[in-house]
Amino acid sequence: MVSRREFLGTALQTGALLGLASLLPAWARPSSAGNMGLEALTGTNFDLTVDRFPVMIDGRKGMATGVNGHLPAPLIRFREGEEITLNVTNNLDEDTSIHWHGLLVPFEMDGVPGVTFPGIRPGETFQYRFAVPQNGTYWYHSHSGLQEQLGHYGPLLIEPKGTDPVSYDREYVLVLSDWSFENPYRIFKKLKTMSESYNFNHRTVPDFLADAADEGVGEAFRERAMWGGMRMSPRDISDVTGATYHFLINGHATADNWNGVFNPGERVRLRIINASAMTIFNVRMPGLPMTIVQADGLHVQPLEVDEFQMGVAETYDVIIEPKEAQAYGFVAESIDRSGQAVATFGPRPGMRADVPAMRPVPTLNMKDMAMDHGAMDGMGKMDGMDMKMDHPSGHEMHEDHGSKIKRGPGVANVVMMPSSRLGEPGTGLEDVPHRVLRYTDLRSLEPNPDTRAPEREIEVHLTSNMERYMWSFDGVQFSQITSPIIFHEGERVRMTMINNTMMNHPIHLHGMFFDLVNGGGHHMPRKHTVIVKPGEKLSVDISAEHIGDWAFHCHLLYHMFAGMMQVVSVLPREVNHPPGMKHPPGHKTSTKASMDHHDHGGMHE
Ligand SMILES: [Cu+2]
Repeated sequence: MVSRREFLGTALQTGALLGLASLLPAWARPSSAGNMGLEALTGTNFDLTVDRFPVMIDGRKGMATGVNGHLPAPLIRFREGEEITLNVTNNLDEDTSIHWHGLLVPFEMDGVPGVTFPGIRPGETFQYRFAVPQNGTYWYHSHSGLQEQLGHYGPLLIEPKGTDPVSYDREYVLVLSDWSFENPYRIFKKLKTMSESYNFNHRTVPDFLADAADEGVGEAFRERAMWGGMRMSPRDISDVTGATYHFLINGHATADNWNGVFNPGERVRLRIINASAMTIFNVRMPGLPMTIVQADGLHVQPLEVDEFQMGVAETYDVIIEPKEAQAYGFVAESIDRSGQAVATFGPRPGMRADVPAMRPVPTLNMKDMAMDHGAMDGMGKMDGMDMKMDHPSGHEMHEDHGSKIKRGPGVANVVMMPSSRLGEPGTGLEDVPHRVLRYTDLRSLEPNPDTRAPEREIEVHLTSNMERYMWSFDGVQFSQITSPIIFHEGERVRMTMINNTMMNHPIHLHGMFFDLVNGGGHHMPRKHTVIVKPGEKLSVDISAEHIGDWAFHCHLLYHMFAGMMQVVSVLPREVNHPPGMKHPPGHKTSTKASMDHHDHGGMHE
């Protein structure tokens, strides 16, 4: 048996690179065979260090914070059910942490400072130990401060214990991310001072004239008046944009041309992870359909699409079957189209695919504000939008809609007509001339493990005052929360989220999966992260199996940092803790308890 290094040396010398390299798993292939930028670690014992180190991004030198000196952090690979140990040493002069995104670990191993553990102090080594009852594509990242923006994220693959229902000839991991040379705390400060600091896409006079030519002056004025009345811009699609971001695939910008090789006719599995801090991506491969086989680590019924919108923290595994010996572009375009990252897949290393021109900047419509023109006409009212949207300065006509949310300093808008938007393809993809993923299309491959109807429903409002860059759940920022959201062990809860903001939010719950209520019967897709569109009302069912305190937050980093975060506490059945943030010591769980799905008897206390 030769070591990887010796093997690669030999392979390079004999020139048999492509033939031999295809026998290796993708992560072990040299960069000339299409594996630029991802270091890999396998086994059951992992030593990770968190450091500051120099990186080259888009041809410019910067300083990253990350794991083992790599951006992205190394690919961690182990097998379903294995007991693994990860020793994480903090070489920074500030606290750090690692959260295993989507992994069903005991809550003390979940890695969220202040929620599941104190964090890892400078100079300290924290040992994570767990075994997980799952396989698939996941990732890991810091949950401390804004470190994630600086490079502290990496891919994590869990091999199935049995046979993989997905067959493929080779695979690649594609980690999408966003990098800024600006300090993330400076970015946050700028957003706080002026939430539109990075938005250069506002509509201009020429835009207005173009609209007037298309729609007539009256209509163009009317729409302007609506948006103006709401003090909103239909171009508030991303807070942080290509104005400061370099969009990356496996740490490489378009100019670096990350490339992967294939032999025509092969089935190639792409494990795509959106590890960015703030960027929702549109993913497509012009000329090549993609068959989605996994969403958020769990298998789905194969679904062929040409493009999909990917929220921060979501993962999709797709199969591509390139038949022609030509270069194909893999395009990750930011949702606001302020930038993109393009990689190349081709039969020979070093090929470069055409970089498509950026498509026009999308413009939000009235549905994004849960409003529609028809209803407006019925009211015959144009002067401002108080008919549908509540403003702090507005009158009190909407307090009786059954909503528990009231306007206030942190809640600029209460959406009046939230609707299901699961059947829509995502902001800006409404009119593209090809097949786009809709959440209603996803079906889990395996029947859902829990098909009980929910016993109760809770409503969570996504709220903001964008002008002050305040983000929250139910109008309460994380720093001001007095009690967690309580689940009881074993119960089935429906969580209905209502987005009172005009932005898409990828919402993530730790420790449990969301069963997305999308009409899928007993094959609902199970996800760890779900995009909730502007003005949308969306429901997920959750089986509260794993006792502990679990973070629940928007995965847009600066939204979470600004307060769009809560804690879900799953309490043991028999114990009736009064609601309050101080209860966790009362219910200790063990690795075993958290791994057994239906038997927690006697494991607590
Ligand atoms: Cu958000």
